[in-house]
Amino acid sequence: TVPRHIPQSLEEVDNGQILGFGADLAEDHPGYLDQAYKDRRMAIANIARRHRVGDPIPRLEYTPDELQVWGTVLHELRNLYDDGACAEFLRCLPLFDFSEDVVPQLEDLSQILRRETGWQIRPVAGLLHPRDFLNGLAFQTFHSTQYMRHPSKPNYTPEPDVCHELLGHVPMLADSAFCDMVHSIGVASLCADDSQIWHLTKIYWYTVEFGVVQEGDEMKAFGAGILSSYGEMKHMRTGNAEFLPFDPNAKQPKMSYKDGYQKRYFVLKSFEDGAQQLREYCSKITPPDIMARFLNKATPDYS
Ligand code: H2B
Ligand code: FE
Repeated sequence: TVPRHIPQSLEEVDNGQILGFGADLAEDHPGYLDQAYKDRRMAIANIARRHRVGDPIPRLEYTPDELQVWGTVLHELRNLYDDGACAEFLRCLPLFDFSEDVVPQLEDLSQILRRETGWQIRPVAGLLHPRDFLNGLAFQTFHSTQYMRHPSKPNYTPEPDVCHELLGHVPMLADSAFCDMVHSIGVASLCADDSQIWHLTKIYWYTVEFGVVQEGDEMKAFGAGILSSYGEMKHMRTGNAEFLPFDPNAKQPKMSYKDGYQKRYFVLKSFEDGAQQLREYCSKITPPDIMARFLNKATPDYS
């Protein structure tokens, strides 16, 4: 077999391989019968397809329907954060000045992230292929969708949308200890074979999407799937889910999201501790020179 080419720059990470609903919506998608919604989604997807690394992300004028969805989601979730979100999320959230009256623009948020942690946002048309998505993290880049979930179901989306990305993921990416941890997942993915990519996808799922961190004797959310879902947050805080210590070396359980909420959550002691665990995991599959090149960079290189 030919050795895999390791991307040397973000341009070499393909943002065009979209899975699942990307091309056409399935029957169980709330927008399945809504042609106007599908057309709008396609127009927004084309912005991502045309975007070139280094260019500003084009601003989008959101429709009144889309704004209404954003406002509803933000309003509901805001009430849950004080109690259920981790301290780092609560510290970072005000940096973005979210308001129910305006859907934030990816370009503005990307600039805030660059200033805070050196991370950036790159637009993507839908659910990106896991390898490309994880490789992006090695270049301190988060691939984000720009379309809004369907207005018939403001509390539900079967795929990432702009509410999930901006409320769940973006605030955490302004915290440098969290970023170090996510960066290690990305660097580990550069040399990973397909089965290691699958393992890293689960690691990403049980940390960045559904992770919790222990604060005193309480479990607080840092995973975007909890922070962007009213029901998931309530379930994590007051349901009868199981809490287990996170271990990147252990076999990770099967991921599920269609059958309701998570049965178990994995717990970090801190992001520094999680970053240390993931660095060690990364060193098992990534050669030292690549580890050094990617993990010791003081200022990111956006080329
Ligand atoms: N694509 C997009 N657009 N957003 C995500 O949050 C995302 C993705 N997550 N592709 C990835 C896959 C994740 O589920 C893992 C790494 O496969
Ligand atoms: Fe996500």
